[in-house]
Amino acid sequence: LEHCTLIGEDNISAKNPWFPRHASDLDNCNHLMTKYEPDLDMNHPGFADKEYRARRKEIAEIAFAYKYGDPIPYIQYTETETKTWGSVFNTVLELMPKHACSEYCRVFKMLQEEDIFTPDRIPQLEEMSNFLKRHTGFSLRPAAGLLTARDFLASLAFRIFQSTQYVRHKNTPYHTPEPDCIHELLGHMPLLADPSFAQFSQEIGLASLGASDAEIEKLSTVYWFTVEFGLCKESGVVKAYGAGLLSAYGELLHALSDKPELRPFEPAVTAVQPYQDQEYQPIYFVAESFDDMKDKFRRWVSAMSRPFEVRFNPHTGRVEVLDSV
Ligand code: TIH
Ligand code: FE2
Repeated sequence: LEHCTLIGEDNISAKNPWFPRHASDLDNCNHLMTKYEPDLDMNHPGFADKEYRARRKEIAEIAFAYKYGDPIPYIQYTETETKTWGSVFNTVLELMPKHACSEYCRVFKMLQEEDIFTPDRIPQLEEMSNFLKRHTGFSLRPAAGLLTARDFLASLAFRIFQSTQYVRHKNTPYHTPEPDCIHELLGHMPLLADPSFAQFSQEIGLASLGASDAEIEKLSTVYWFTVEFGLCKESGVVKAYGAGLLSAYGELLHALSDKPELRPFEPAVTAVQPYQDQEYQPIYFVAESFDDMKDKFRRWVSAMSRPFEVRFNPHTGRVEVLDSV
């Protein structure tokens, strides 16, 4: 690294796209995918529910108006929304001791002790963001829905997680194909408060900055099979750490049954495995441990073709770009 020179904003080569250099640049990284929207997708459980669609719109407006530095607006969740949260929460509580990894269980307990996790109230993103800041320096910003992989991964480089704030439709509490705040809160938040896992998340983000479209596709596939649907071993027993498993009772039981195929996590292989985002996964990847997963990931990422290196400077909150030629 000593032989590298710092390069400026305009020196990025034409084939590597623009990317955010500071968390405030994420105000431009909120492009939505148009998948699974209740307004557009006839199969969405909320498609025929006018009230639900209006509610989604109301909450999406908050994310569209949000700017870096704003506190995350408070949402007065309805009784129906809170009931949905409560049923998912109680299933997680029941399955967690047997099926969730120890890091997840450890933070979950802290969240209960702080009264942030209770079955009768949906935690606010702002209080969760403050909790994360204290543990790993991660923070949240509201997202209106499913973001493009490039925008979503870029935020992780700054230890920022773009989180939805609306609640899934009441008819599908135990599995939904799109993210919602129950998934973000119950699935993602505990591990984002774990130092080792937070580091892994940020490294995926850093690897994505300025990457080609093909590399973004690979990184988001690795993200999918780890952060979203990862399994890991704990004293020889397979446990869940993926957020999409811990927020969906149905899929968690499926993942740990004898139905799906389990393969060892191997970044080069995992990165090109086509995945399922409508239904339960037919294939999951199992990590030996978080440390082993990070080692393998680092080795794989270092072989990526990007002609520069990036590092996050925690003192300035900026990503620095090092020209490696
Ligand atoms: N399927 C998850 C759930 O029902 O909680 C949500 C998602 C995980 C990954 C993408 S959407
Ligand atoms: Fe997720």
